[in-house]
Amino acid sequence: MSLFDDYHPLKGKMFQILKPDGTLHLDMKPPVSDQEIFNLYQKMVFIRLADQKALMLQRQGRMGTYAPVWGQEACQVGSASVLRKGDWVFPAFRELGASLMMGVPLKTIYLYWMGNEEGSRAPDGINMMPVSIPVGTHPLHAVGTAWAAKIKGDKIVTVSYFGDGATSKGDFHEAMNLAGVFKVPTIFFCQNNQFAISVPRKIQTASETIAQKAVAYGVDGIQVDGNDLFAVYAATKEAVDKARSGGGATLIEGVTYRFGPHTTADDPTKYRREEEIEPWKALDPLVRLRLYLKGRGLWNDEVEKQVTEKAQNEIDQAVKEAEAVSTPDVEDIFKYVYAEMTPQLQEQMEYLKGTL
Ligand SMILES: Cc1ncc(C[n+]2csc(CCOP(=O)(O)OP(=O)(O)O)c2C)c(N)n1
Repeated sequence: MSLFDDYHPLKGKMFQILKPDGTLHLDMKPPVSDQEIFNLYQKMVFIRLADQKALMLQRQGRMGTYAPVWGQEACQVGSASVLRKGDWVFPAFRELGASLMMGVPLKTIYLYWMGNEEGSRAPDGINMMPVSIPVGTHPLHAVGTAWAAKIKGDKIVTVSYFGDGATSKGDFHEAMNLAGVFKVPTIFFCQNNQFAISVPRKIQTASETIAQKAVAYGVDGIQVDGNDLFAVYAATKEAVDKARSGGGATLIEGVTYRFGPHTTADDPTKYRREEEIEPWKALDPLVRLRLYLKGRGLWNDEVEKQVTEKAQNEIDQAVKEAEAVSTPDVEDIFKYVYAEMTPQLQEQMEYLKGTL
């Protein structure tokens, strides 16, 4: 029996390997070695600190806006780490973690949120698509790319990341349908962080789980504890291996929680109470992994200090480099829409320049 049979969405079970107290479920083991777990933990620490830095930069007026990943680190690290060179990732807008895992430099990510279009360009050879601000449009692109790869005989997979809110978009359903019919090598990774801005998950859909939606489209689906690095890793690995060997698409629902605001323009105290957040704090993916590593003798305060210091130095360097890039010209907004600027764009550009 495969994992997807064991945890068929209609069985109503969530896949978890690492319990919130940092111990393993009976008869279960981590999908990777201790050394690899420690490496992934370091990545998660880096992501959390880089995320906090972005929030701080925005508050200081050094960044335009930002969508924090705080709380969703295990979803992104666990899933992206099973990908190989040649695979493609289609992010939404909260994927700092997945972007770093794919090898996009932090400087580039910061540049994007500082309003520099150069930040949308991943270095050559890194198959990370730009941020998708339109909610839920990009799973279709991931399916199209996977379908093209299948036709060409390329053994690659594509992954789209999106939130619970995106599953209410028609595009999501079109993408799932197409992926099911053509059995394309793609993973739909829904980070169910319980909110779409102020809309809670329970009024987003009447489905019991998001994973269940897979059944209607004839693709595998699984609900995993998105704050359990091991479960996310194991489920994504199985989905990726299956896709690579011609087994088609999978919908993974990572159950997680957005600790921060939707973006820096949002005030979550307007729609959720502190008491609501409290139980999730105990499920923090970093805390849980730390407890596990401590139990294995691989973590203590000194280790944490070293990991944090190393990350902090790299982050400070990325900020320095991003801030050293000169501000883009306001004309750039208009220059590259068409090969030649239309009279309307010309007029708008002159107007904007006149207001500066
Ligand atoms: C097509 C479209 N509709 C509405 C918006 C405004 N909007 C931005 S983010 C968001 C909520 C997205 O929620 P979810 O998909 O759960 O992702 P999360 O923000 O929780 O990561 C909305 C409605 C948009 N950007 N694009």
